[in-house]
Amino acid sequence: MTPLDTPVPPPSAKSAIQDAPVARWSVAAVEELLALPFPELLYRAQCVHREHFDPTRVQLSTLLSVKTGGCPEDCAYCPQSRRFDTGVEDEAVLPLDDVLDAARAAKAAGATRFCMGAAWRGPKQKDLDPVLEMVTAVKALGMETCATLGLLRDGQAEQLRAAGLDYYNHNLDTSPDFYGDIISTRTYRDRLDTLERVRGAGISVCCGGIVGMGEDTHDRAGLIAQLASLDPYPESVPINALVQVEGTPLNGRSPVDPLDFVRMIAAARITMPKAYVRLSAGRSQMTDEAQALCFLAGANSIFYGDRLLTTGNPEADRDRALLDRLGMRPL
Ligand code: SAM
Ligand code: DTB
Ligand code: SF4
Repeated sequence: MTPLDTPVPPPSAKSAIQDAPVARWSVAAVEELLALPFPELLYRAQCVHREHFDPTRVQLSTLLSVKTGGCPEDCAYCPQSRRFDTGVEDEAVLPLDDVLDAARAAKAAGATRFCMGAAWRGPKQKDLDPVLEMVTAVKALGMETCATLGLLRDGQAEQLRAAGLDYYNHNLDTSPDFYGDIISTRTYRDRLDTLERVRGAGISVCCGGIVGMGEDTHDRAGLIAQLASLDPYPESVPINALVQVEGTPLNGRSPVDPLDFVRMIAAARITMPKAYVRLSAGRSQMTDEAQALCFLAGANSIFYGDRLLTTGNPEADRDRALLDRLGMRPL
């Protein structure tokens, strides 16, 4: 069998949101994709990408940490866990005006989505109230709104939706098998439950993961298979390369091979054809050429602005210059 004869999983359930059959992807089928010769994999990814998107356009999302540090969880990659000595301080929730200033600046610089992150296990009602105000105010600027606040309880997603939230980011991070090596304070099931609450409230799902945490190819395929089998699959899929931070348990792991990172982008594109696949954290450590390959593999979104949550990201000017060099444009 030639690589191009690799079986395509059969369509199953119908997705209300994407109005298309959701293909069920087995881990083995994704492993086969990841093992394709690089030119075959990229060709397939490009064909899928061009069916649904203009390959010259990139969606720009800007992040802001609206509550930094002091998090009780033990995610081994994260500089904001209070269990690790990373130098990130526990701060109060940002005032609404500061959030609005940042959102206006992001819009002026060309971002279309503003994503507000908080270092919580999940929000209590007193935490949620100020975030609801932020969401409503940012939405009123004419931007798409996104929030990532941790695990949601019953009713919270509905409040966020009513305030004007368009997207909720909650990552599966890695495969179910490898997950226990990275986080012990919340389960994979907890994460899936939050994603169901988000979906149930009519909010679009932003869900992806991290590569470079010491996982093997089977785990990478396991992550993609899980994401692609969500029904419907996420509208937005952030693929992060681990940002290594001193003091976190994962500091010093072998960095992901950039070409393997490109393969993950291609696998996400092929398995989730209509999703915005975001080339996410880790771009500061990537060459322009590796990023260009990610775009060729079907990435059509980036985090834009000189900070992620607590770590750096390429300067906006530099990203605009990169897109110019590639003859690409923001959405
Ligand atoms: N506290 C909330 C939660 O964990 O759901 C929201 C914020 S949390 C920082 C959002 C996501 O950022 C994590 O799920 C993880 O995928 C990503 N992330 C955190 N630290 C990272 C790092 N050092 N490198 C790459 N991605 C990271
Ligand atoms: C996502 O997938 N990546 C973003 C966003 N969703 C919230 C976060 C990246 C964080 C990188 C480490 C930091 O800056 O603290
Ligand atoms: Fe807390 Fe989120 Fe960081 Fe985990 S990823 S330690 S939940 S801020």
